[in-house]
Amino acid sequence: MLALGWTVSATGFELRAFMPANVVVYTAPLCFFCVRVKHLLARKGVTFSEVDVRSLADGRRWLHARTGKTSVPQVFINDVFVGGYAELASLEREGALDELLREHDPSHPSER
Ligand SMILES: N[C@@H](CCC(=O)N[C@@H](CS)C(=O)NCC(=O)O)C(=O)O
Repeated sequence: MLALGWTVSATGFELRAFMPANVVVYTAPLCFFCVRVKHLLARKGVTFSEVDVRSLADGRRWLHARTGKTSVPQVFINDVFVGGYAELASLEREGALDELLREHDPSHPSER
């Protein structure tokens, strides 16, 4: 499914179709920062998958091995580790999140 978004080009703003990013949020129940991440993404209209770490075998340990972090939420965009709520909110403040969300390579192994 394609999405539409504005990009800045040499001639001004351009409406462009792009493949939405694959966004995965690892969460746990009763997690305030998880709620904040989900609200931030929902407010931007971003479709994401949520994985409750309890649904994974040894989920917290697995996530720690993959991210180096003990906390949830942890966010991946197109298989690239982005961080938790603070990192996501910071990218949004800097205006860098939209670009990350548009970078999507359909030839990437995870998309096949
Ligand atoms: N700086 C982190 C804070 C995340 C956080 O504190 N998460 C809590 C749950 S809401 C947690 O997992 N605490 C356990 C731990 O830090 O190991 C972020 O912005 O995502």
